Amino acid sequence: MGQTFRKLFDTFFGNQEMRVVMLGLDAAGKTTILYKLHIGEVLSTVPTIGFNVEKVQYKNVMFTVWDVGGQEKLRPLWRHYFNNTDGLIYVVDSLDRERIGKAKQEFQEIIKDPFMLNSVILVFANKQDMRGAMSPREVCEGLGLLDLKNRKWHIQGTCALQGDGLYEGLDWLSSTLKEVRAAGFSSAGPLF
Ligand code: G3D
Ligand code: MG
Repeated sequence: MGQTFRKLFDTFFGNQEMRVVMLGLDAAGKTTILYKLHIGEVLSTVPTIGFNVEKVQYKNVMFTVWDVGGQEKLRPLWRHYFNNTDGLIYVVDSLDRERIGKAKQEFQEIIKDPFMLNSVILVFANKQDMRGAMSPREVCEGLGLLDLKNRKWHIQGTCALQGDGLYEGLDWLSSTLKEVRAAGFSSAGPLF
């Protein structure tokens, strides 16, 4: 599995500097995904600013991960990590119907941040192995994805424990980022 991801990153992400931010409510499956990729050592830090940040770097691709949905006052501090983000991966616990509203609220706040306006959006509807899980379609509606204008997005059902769907999702992300870059858009200007 790890080898497959490394190959994907080698082929698609190439030598380009790439910053990917992976977010979601706690227990969505983000840490599980990070380890499942096997692309490098996961460094976990708790900066004085008060939230736990995990990072893993594979060559030029940097993944930065943290839980959202905590204290409101921390939100402005996220921006420090939003700067120059190429790809946002938003992970949803598809079993957690109770908190889909909260997941939506956080998601909408994140994507409307000026630093996030140019990032492409990959949503993982995780825990598809669980009985009673929302389908990717339901998660899509729950987050309000269909209402997004002028954004490139994709939703992928996943089971992070087994690794199912992760490759497909990242494949979409990497080829979409490649397209965006090939089209010559700078990260400073509007993309679409
Ligand atoms: P987070 O980093 O987003 O907070 P974690 O989430 O990766 O810590 O995962 C939270 C819990 O969900 C973990 O269980 C983890 O094993 C489980 N989990 C993650 N992905 C899946 C999945 O696709 N299917 C199922 N069934 N469980 C998943 P524990 O018990 O360790 O808290
Ligand atoms: Mg975690």
